[in-house]
Amino acid sequence: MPFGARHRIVRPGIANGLSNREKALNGGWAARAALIVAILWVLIGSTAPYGADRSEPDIPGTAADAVSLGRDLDGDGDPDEVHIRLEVIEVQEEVYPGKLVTFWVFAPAGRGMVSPARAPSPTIRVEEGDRVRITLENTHYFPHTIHLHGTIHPNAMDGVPDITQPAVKPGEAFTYEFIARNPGTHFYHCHVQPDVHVLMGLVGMLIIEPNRPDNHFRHLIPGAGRIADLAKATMERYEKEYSLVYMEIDDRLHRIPTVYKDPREIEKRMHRDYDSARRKPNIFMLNGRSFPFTLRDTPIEVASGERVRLRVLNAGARTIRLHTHGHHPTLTHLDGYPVPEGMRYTRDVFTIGPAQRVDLELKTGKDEYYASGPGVWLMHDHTERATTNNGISPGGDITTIVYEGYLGEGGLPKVATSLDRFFDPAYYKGEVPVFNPEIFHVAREEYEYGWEEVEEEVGSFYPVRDTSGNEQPRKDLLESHRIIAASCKQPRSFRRIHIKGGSRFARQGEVFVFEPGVIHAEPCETVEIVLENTDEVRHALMIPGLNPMFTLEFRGPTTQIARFVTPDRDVTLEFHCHVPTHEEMGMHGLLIVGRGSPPETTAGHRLPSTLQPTTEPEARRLYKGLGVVISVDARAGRIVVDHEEIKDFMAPMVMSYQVIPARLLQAISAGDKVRFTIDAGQRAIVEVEPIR
Ligand SMILES: [Cu+2]
Repeated sequence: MPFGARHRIVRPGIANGLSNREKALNGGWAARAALIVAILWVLIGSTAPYGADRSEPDIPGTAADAVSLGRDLDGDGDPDEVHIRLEVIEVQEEVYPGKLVTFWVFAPAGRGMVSPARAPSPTIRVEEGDRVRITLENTHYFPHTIHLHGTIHPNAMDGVPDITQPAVKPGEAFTYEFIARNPGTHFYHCHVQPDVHVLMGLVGMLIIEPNRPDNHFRHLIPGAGRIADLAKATMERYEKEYSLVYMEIDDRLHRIPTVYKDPREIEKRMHRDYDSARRKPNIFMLNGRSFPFTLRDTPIEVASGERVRLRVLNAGARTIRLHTHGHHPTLTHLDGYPVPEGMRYTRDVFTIGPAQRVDLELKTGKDEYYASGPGVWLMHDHTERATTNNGISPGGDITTIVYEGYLGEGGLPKVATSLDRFFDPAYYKGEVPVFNPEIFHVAREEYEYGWEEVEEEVGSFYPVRDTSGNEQPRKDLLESHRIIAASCKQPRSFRRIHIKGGSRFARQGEVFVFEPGVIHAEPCETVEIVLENTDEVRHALMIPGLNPMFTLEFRGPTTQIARFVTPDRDVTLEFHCHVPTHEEMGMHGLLIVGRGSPPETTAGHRLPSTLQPTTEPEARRLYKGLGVVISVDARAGRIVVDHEEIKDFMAPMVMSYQVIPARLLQAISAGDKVRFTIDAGQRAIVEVEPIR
């Protein structure tokens, strides 16, 4: 395909396929079919056309073609054509206990309800000599590009808006194409309004691995972190490898797209009102998390006598000073290029400016020169404020070098006392004394009383922590997908409805829409939806309140057809696109069955349902579910479950759930049939056990 070619992709919606739950519950034929497919790929893989053959081991929520591998051009046993498809997703993350932050990230092309998006954008790995294509499918409501920083590429592929290309508009796609020439640690980021877009999270590490025979490795690592499958050249010298992306953010910028709804207002406030020259970073992150979550998310796990490769990217806008307690690593590469042997230095603090990359060789053990011995050793940016969460210590980008045998329950290091109080959101709200109240011979409850007040405006002569507007509403997929009505069993009539979806039908202040936005049907009627996508990106029409749930999902310009049956009563059901932010940016509508619901119950439909306030008479109400675990994400404390109907709560679907406490995850793994309990108050699974 020529440079910049647009890709037409048709994928069946989940309404058409057999779900994983059905596969697992109905026996093993599907697994055998998958094995046959895998064998076929081994047989024909090397001659299959570029971009349409093998794909990577599954990242939950990604489309099958998020990474496609093509021909082996140099005949050395590994593919040399790589096509990666990325979307732009707005994602809300809990970066430290109780702190929700909205990011924009590049994410592997997705499918379904479970997004693989997380901050930072995934670490991309390709091999020297590879013909690389990276397609940006702009699912976001603002224009974006991808600038490849450090790679050798043609000018037209430089990703700078206005200078080398027009910015990629919402609903459009653009393919960046280059041959990977220079092995090393590079990076990629959006170059549209970079003072805002980079720091919103549109940044990730890009590694070019030296060319070696039979060099097989995963091409995308969501959230960076441990690189579990070393490439051949790394294996020649190292036992372990980490991708470490440091970034600091000013939370006030990230709050704008959460608070404001109209894309025009978001543009004005982020790009014209917000003064990026006066930004005030207050959250400091390693791989998208701050302490204490960093301990669980990116522990530097080592054993004695190892060489560990640390690839470090400073994706932020200030210089960091990375300090490794107990260890003196050696600098081997700067900005992807090797440092000549005689110029390599060994030290314990490394200064890394914005956009710079350093590769460090960490030697472990007890040689008493490079390493002081086993244990749990801190590793952090030594600019002291980087070890705080909005001004409260300990926080920020602290993680630990954890030796074998020192990793304890819940994936946390075994430490001298307890880390429990740092996992309490109250600690970072400033509500918990940082020292044990016993030191002052007082109970916690009486701590704030009884001291003699000083008659001064004490607060005025030092900067006081700004906690104003610190909270943001948690986006709630669970509440907005609860069952409202069930399909009727024996439909009495039939109708066909044509709907178009895309950015070109949007009205003032919208970005994406369905046209028409209001559709009518009779009670107990089979409705055939003929849906035409006019955009080059993914959309999905979902009727979340209908049981069984109706979803029609597709990528690129194409037409899809699927049917559902209306309930046997007058009711109004909302439909929306479940690609993140599409609903809020106009892609929602109403299905009016018969005369519809009485007006007072439909009033809420005026708001996008993911943003509706939750009325919670059931502050703690438990729902029992049954399903198959698709994946366990210990780093995030979440699982993806393909579950049966959860009575009075949710239709059968594949859904991602927070698990509280996270240590419950230890008992389960992907493929397990599980029984679980959802606490509607906490919006989380609070009990889960495998059915053996
Ligand atoms: Cu959409």
